[in-house]
Amino acid sequence: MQSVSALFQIYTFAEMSALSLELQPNMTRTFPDQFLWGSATAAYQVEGAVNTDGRGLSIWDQFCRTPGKIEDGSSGDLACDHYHRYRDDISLMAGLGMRAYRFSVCWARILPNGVGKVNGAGLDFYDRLVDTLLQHRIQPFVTLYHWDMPQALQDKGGWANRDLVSAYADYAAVVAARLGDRVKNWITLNEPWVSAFMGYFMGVHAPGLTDWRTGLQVSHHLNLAHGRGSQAIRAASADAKVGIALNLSWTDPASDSEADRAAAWRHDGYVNRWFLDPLFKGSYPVDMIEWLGPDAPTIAPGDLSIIQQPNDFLGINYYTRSIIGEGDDFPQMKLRWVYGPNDHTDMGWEVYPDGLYHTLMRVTQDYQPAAIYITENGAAFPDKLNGTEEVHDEKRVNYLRAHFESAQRAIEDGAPLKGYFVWSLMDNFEWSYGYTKRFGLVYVDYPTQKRVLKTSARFYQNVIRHNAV
Ligand code: IFM
Repeated sequence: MQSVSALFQIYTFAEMSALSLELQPNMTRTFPDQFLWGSATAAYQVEGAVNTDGRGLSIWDQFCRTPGKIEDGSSGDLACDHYHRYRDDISLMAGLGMRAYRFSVCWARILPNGVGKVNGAGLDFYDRLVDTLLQHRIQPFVTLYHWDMPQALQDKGGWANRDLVSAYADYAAVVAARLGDRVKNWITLNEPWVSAFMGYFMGVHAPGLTDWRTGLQVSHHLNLAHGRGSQAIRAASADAKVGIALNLSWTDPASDSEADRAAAWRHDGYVNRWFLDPLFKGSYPVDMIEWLGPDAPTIAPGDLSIIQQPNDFLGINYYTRSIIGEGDDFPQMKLRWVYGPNDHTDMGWEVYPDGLYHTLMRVTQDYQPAAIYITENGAAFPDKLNGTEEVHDEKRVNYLRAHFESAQRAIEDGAPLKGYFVWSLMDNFEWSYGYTKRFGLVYVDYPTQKRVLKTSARFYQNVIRHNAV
């Protein structure tokens, strides 16, 4: 194992802690005491070690091997090698002052075939990870499903097969039983909209299917899995706090016309309300069910009351807004996307921090969650490693500052926001974009696996230290 100082090109842990960062006069927005600052990653994006300690094959291993699916032809085989370097990565988080880490568990490490025999070595890894976090006084937030379904279950239809809901609940029970004495915060699913529609309808994520009705049915099974998973976690760990991470997009109409305003509402139905309503209100939005007609998913009696479990918190992943008009970019919903007027990140996503404020306020008013965490927020920019200097990423600093300000404004206005996880701790495998997009606070030099602090990491350290922006 490399020493920590060997890993950081610019700052060692001690140097990082010694940085004298002052409360700047312009740091006027203060967060509540105990506000939880952290960062997030996901198993397939950072762990690597895909053939280690009995891990089974996942749909992303398979998808990456399909020619043309990943922009740079890469895979998560090595990624950030977090599986072996997690201790150093945790030291890095601690040096930056982070108090929470959101990571995901790879289902195929725990149950290589998705069901049946539990792989003890897989559980041991997450045990070590959790223990090391706690030694550094960093709270683990565990996501149970961040898209890496065991391939053995995909071979049975994946989320299109309703039986998977029970398989998922069994898996959740196994992990909660093992880690629940130390892990108190659980996220059942990450971004079910992405799993369902990018994976089963648009074909750009694993498993790469392209069927609208299947995507819709999958979305219902995922909602159901959230409900069953919540029950399983609570049964295994009485004091567990359970929530879900939804990618919510603030939607503005492209114009004031009635058609565009109706289209924006449909988009809101498809991306936001399709998940929020069943979770918090126990029903799917009526306008969506009417619009979908025969394409609407099959919903068995009792499903909706299973989905509507009490949520201890809502996780919101916020990156950008959508500007929507009526049109044929997306014929099934008759929607058209409009390119926003502000700056855009390397993902082509408009920088729109007000959308975070509006999203927090809307969710607070319409759904009254007990607590909210920003479970992801961040930006990709084409960062460059320049010799021995730190990686300068002023655009990310500006992006984060503006979004922190929006969050603080929402807290002042009554949103029950309790914490913030920047996406991501470090650059990692960005799904179909491979390694071409960099979201990290920390730069990863993939050939050497060296971690190099970006300016945004030092900025974040300063925000955390002063609990203010
Ligand atoms: O990298 C992803 C993450 O896995 C889920 N939310 C969005 C991020 C950026 O695309």
